[in-house]
Amino acid sequence: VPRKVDAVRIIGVPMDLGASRRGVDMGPSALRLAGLADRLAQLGYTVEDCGNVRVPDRTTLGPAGEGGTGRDFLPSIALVCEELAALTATTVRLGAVPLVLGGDHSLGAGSVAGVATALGERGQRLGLIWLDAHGDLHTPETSHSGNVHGMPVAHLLGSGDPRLSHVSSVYPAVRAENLAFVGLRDLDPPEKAFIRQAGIAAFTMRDIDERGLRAVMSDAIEIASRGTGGIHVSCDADWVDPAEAPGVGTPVRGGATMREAHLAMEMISDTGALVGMDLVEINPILDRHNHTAELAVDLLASAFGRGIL
Ligand code: 4U7
Ligand code: MN
Ligand code: MN
Ligand code: MN
Repeated sequence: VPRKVDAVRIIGVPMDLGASRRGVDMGPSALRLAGLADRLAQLGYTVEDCGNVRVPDRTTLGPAGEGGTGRDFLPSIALVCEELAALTATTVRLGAVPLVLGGDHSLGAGSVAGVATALGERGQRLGLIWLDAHGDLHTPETSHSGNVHGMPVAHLLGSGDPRLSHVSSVYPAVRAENLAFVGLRDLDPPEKAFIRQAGIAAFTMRDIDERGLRAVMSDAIEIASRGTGGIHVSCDADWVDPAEAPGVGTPVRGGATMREAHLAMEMISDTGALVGMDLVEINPILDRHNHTAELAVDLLASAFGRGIL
C-alpha cells in the first residue's frame, strides 16, 4: 500500500496534570533521547520536530497545584488541548502526520480533535483506534479518581465537560461507530456502561487471547476505516504488558506482548490510512534505563512502515 503521507511532525506535550502519579511529563524527552526522529528519517520520512507545547507545571498552579486533585486541573488541561488541537489540525492541513508525544493521555482530547477538524474540512470523518489497558471513558461526574487522563475518549465522543469536548470545531470529534478499543483489561463500572450504551467496539485482552491479535486488529481497522477519511491511533504505552513496558504511569498486568504490539503497528502501517498518532503515558521515573521509551520508538518505527525486508 502506498503511503498517503511522507512527512511527520513531532509534537511534544510534557503534561502530567491528568494523572495522580507525576513523571509522565518527561515522556517526550525520553522518546526523543531514544532516537525517534532519526528512526523515522531512516524510513524515508521528512521529519520536523516542532518542540513542545507549553504546559503549566502543576506546582505553579497555586493551591490547585500540589494539593489539588485530578478534576482541579481540567481547565488547564483544556487550554493545552485547544493549543494542541490547533497544531495537529494545521499539521494535517499541511499534508503531514502529527506524532504527538505525551505526557498523560488527557492530551488525546486535543490531538484527536484537531485531526478530526482537518478531516472535517474535507468533508471526511475520522476513525480512531485506542490502544490501552483502560477505556478512558469517564466524565468528571463518573470518575472516582478525578484524573483527566481517564476521560479523553468520553469527551471525544461528546460527553462530559464542554471545555474538554469542544476544544476544536468538530463536535463530537469522533462517532462511536468509528471507534475501536484494543487491549482493554481495567474498566470501571461506569465505563462498561458507556461501552454498552454507545455500542462501542471494545476488544479486551481476552479477545486477543481467544482470537489472536491479527483477527482482533483487523476488526478494529475495519471499524475505524469504514466511511472515514483516515485513522488516528492513540497508543497508551500501558496497553503493552508491564513486564516489557515497566515505565508507564498506570501499569496493569496481563497486557499485549512486544510481538503482538509490533504486529498491531505493522497492520496499521499496511492500511496506508494513518493520519495521526499519539504515544503517551511513558513515565521515565518508573522505567529501567529508558527501555520503555526505546520499545515505544521501535513500535513507532513499525507503525510508520519499518517492515523488515
Ligand atoms: B490512562 C482509572 F480508576 N480508570 O479513571 C481512572 F482505574 O490514560 C485509570 O489509560 C485511568 O492511563 C487510566 O483513574 C488512564 C482508574
Ligand atoms: Mn491506560
Ligand atoms: Mn479505578
Ligand atoms: Mn489511556
